[in-house]
Amino acid sequence: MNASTVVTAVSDTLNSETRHDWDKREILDLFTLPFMDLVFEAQRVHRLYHDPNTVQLSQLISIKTGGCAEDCGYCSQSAKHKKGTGLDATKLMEVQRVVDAAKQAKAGGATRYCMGAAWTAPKDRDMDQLLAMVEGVKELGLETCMTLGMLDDHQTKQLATAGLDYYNHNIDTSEEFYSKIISTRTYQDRLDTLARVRAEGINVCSGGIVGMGESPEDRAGMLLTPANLPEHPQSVPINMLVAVPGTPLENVEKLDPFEFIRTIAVARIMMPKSEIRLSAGRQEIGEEAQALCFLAGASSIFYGEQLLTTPNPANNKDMALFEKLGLTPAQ
Ligand code: SAM
Ligand code: DTB
Ligand code: SF4
Repeated sequence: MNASTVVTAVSDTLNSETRHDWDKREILDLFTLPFMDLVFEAQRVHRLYHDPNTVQLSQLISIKTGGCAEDCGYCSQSAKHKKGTGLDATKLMEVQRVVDAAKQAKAGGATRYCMGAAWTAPKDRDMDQLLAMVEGVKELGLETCMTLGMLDDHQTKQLATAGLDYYNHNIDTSEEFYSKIISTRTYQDRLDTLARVRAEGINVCSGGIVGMGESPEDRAGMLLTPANLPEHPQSVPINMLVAVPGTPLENVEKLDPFEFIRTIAVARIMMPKSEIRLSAGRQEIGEEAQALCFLAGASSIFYGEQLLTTPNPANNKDMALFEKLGLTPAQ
């Protein structure tokens, strides 16, 4: 397929319902479009369903840090990395501390609060505390999101009943590359948790990471999985690896930021109605690359000076960038 055929294919998708039948060849053709054509098409799709000058702000908190039994090669919080990342493990945070921090996030302008725990899966004995967090944060008028690892049927029902709005569980990368990064749980385990979440009517947040030494085919595969689910995830976070010292990926070759921007553009074209979140890595790629991510269809960011364990741009820096670009935070 040449560039103009691909552009026609994109135009066709504009006129149809969202697609769930992508194949890898088509996705790779989108990735290899001339950069200007790709970003232009992505922005055209973006404007169909999103206000191009508005960006949604989600804020993260780590409610239980470190000591995780999983071995995700990118993660500062795994207890399996031999060198160690120097992170102190903590217990599950008290509900009031989480609600107080959420209040501050709301005052700073965030509309969604994402609570993350370094677990393989939550323990049943922790559920009451987690449900109280959902209820307390919701009462502030914030959307709630949690990322706690794998869920069973009962836990998913409990979270749905408490009113959890979103559950984040990333597929992280392509099915083919996955085993190079994680050995302690399978790709299918992740898809099973996503299916449970969807079945309970909780909005799905699922995306991945680029810059882990994967191939262009793997980046295409990382988008193929969520785009071909029965329903597109309502949120798709696209992370650029934050290379944390002491993790197996600490010295992986840096990915050209243009490939990150292309990944956002292709995600926008494939999942036109979803929130595409410009996630980890904003600090590293700089303001101009972030502006291109917004042009490529990113509709959301993680806001606040800390992600889970690594730094993120300070609020005033982000607001200065928004000012320069004429962007407004979503209300
Ligand atoms: N423990 C839970 C789990 O893995 O399902 C939830 C928290 S986990 C830290 C959430 C996601 O953050 C990961 O799936 C991964 O996509 C992303 N992430 C973690 N560390 C990262 C890093 N160093 N750079 C970029 N993204 C990262
Ligand atoms: C997601 O896709 N990215 C966020 C959130 N979901 C939980 C986490 C990014 C973590 C970056 C590394 C850290 O701060 O530990
Ligand atoms: Fe644990 Fe989540 Fe980190 Fe994997 S990504 S090691 S599951 S905290």
